[in-house]
Amino acid sequence: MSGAPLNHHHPFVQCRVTETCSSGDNRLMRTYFNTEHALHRGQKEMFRGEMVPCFEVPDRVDFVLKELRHRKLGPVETPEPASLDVLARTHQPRYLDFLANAWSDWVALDPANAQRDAFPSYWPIRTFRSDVVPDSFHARMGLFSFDAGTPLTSGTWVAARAGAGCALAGADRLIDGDRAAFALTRPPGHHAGADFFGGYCFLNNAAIAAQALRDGGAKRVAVLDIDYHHGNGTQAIFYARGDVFFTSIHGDPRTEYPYFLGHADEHGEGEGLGANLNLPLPRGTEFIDWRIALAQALRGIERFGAEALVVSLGVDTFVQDPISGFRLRSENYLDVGADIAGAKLPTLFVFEGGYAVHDVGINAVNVLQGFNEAAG
Ligand code: SP5
Ligand code: ZN
Repeated sequence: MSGAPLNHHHPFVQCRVTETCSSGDNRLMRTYFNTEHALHRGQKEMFRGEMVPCFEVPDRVDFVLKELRHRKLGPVETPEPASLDVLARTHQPRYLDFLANAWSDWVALDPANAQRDAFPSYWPIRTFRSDVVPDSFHARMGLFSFDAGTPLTSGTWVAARAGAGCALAGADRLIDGDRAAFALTRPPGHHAGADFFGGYCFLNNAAIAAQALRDGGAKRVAVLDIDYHHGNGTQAIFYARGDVFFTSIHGDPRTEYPYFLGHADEHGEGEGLGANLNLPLPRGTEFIDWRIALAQALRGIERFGAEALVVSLGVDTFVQDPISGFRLRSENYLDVGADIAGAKLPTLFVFEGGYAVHDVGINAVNVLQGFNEAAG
């Protein structure tokens, strides 16, 4: 489509061996699709004292894939699952250990558990210890989580690990010189911290990709989180670091999930002071005001001097989203993509939330199309 020349230069590091240095492709956006995603399939989640059908369902990404193919956005590939070593660049080994064995530990307690998803019931909040990993599986579930709305299922670990592989493959595309890539996966990632799950998230795909971009030679990386919910996991992972800027536009945590992080006065700490920018907005916010916040986030990214950008692409900002409160329309997502392209950075989109299942494909692909059209 565009006549832009292929980028034969590695953007972040010098090519060591010419034959193995792949040239980037700036014309098409490659998608890395998690073909294992449906292995994670929660039955119910706790919602206002009731067990209700999960909002975070396999159909979500299938609708996005269908729309991608329909609009011929670019090739769709499935990479290898993430290795434990690479995951350990972002997550604590004791948490990865727990996740890898959680389902077999759960079923070992009672063979009938094979038919039931696992949920935490006990949490070590203030005054409790979190340095001792308990023998009790129930206690470990609480130690490594922060809510009761995130079922852990038989295929959660395999699905999550394959999804992290998609984020890593996308980061590799940018390291190889592509302008953009898309990691299409679930379960989502931005609520997961270095050692906890929650908010439907287990492995923090965006953080794993940002770390991979750093390890691949980008000196400064920005994460822009446009999911309706604050990306508490991503913020926490990078809060004390000056090499990864985190900025998020989200429902004000005074009233919106995840409630306990995401306020405007969280600026980072230590080396990371000034590398965290939260832009909370009230429930009911319309696109015109949301877009002003996006411009502010993009100015922050520019001031920081990022060399690469990871976008936590949630489309639960949609007016019809069943669990969220912003009022974006489908056509607005084209502008969102175009505005992000204005940052002129190698950009990896990582799929996060969005629960109006039948519109999730149109909305997510509108962002990518808007980006492509503006990027030329
Ligand atoms: C990745 C992501 O979007 N995770 C979101 C997890 C939200 N889980 C808690 C949902 C609570 C919603 N409260 C809704 C009020 C509905 N009117
Ligand atoms: Zn969300």
